[in-house]
Amino acid sequence: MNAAFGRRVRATNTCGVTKPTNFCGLTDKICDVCIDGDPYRQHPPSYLTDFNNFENETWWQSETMMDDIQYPSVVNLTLDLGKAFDITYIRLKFKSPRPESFAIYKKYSADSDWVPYQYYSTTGEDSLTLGTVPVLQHWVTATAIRITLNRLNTFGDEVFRDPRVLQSYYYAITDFAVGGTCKCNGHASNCVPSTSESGEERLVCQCQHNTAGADCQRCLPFYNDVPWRRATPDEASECQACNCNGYSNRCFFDQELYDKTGHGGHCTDCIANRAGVNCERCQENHYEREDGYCIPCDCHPEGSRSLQCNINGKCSCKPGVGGEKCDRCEANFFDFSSQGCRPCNCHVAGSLANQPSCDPDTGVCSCKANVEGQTCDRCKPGFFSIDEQNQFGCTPCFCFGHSSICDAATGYSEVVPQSEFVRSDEGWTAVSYSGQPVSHAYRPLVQVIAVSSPSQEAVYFSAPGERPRWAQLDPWLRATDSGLALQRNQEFTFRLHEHADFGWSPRLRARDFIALLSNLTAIKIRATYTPEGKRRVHAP
Ligand SMILES: [Ca+2]
Repeated sequence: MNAAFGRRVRATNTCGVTKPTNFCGLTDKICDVCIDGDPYRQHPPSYLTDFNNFENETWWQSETMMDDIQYPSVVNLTLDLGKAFDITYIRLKFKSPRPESFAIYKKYSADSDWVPYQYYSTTGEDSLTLGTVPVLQHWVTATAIRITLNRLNTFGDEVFRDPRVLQSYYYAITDFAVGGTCKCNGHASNCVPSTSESGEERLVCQCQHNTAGADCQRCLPFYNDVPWRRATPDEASECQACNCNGYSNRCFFDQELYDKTGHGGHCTDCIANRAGVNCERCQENHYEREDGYCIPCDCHPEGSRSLQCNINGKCSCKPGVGGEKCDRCEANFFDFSSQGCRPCNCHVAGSLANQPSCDPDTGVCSCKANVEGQTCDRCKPGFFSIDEQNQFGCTPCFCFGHSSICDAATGYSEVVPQSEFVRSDEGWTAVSYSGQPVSHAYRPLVQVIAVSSPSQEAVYFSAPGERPRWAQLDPWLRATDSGLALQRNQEFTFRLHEHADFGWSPRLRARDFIALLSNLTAIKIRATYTPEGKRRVHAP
């Protein structure tokens, strides 16, 4: 096929373009004028590749020797084939005498340099066939052909500078044909007409094997997992799709990656906050949730050591900073800054509910009712003995109205009576409501003490030990009735305090309550409302 047919040829010189060109026949001396744009007098480059009608031949023509087109000036005719062809022949049909010297150059790819193909410097026939010459593959492959017309063929009579003689020397070519077969690198069996981006009709390969391009010279987009290769009779050398795990449809071929892994597909523009050559992991500063979604860490830039969180989305916080995102001070810390948070140093015993916590801006600790100070480290005036066990923190001073200021005295201790009844009654006794001793029994086998109420009067166990100043009782009591054990351990905690929260009845004013405690002689616990019957207290 003629790959040049209908294709545009660029000529560096054409008659009648800059001005009308007068020219004359070499032998008959009949003169005419060439005017570009005049349908009857023009000889544009498009006449080189139009349909060659032998009845009415059209031709391209240059200016004449009058216009100094002779050596060292040259005229180039450039034919861009639009894609690669395997060239079998190039044929030029001259209307003028064949030049004394001309050359053919070619490009074997769109971005290669011009390389010489053939030189001609002999006179002879007006047409020429190059034939099929078995040379290197890319040698006969061409994407563009250039004819360089170097030197006109004259009879030597131009030396007299006779205008009619000079006007009879010019280049004129009727037809420029290029025999070629569509070259598709083995990835197509035929070529089809196609319109290029510039709107030009041309032949392109009908590519297979996931290849693309006019010559199937590259892989289709997203088929870059292996390098493009020319197909051979033994191997299709298909282009392979990239593996982007469904998170991208774009990739490029990465030679380094291919050398390392055998897969060169390097994905780009991963969606869903993904990254990695296969979009296989989450972007920086994201983590993969259990459902596979990549979620931004959103670590606070000031409070976090790093913007990258762990696999659970937890950020790594600076000292004193807390929260999943490290966006606030931890309890007992304040003054959030890029340095972290500073400790408030709230005292445990003075802090509300013994949970040290402070205002995150001022660092002022939240104190119990009777406690004060930036760090809740001291009792309010009129209170003493800061104590973790005391929900108000400090105890009001009680000096029978003689002073409102006091301090903790030494020589007092906490006593926690505990009875196991392993070997004896351990000093426990029993008394009646009126204070009369009542006999009790110790049962070593079951390790209990027991008492019977002889009358309607209530009977109480009496614990050993000294009279408490104020007491907290944590007895384990287990009641049995007529030998039928309830078999349920119950723990009772009572605090003797005037505050309404403790529900003592009748309610007393603080002063009265303290006065009462200061004169405490006994604490009686009634474990049943039934005055008669047997009751036992024993260790668990
Ligand atoms: Ca023609």
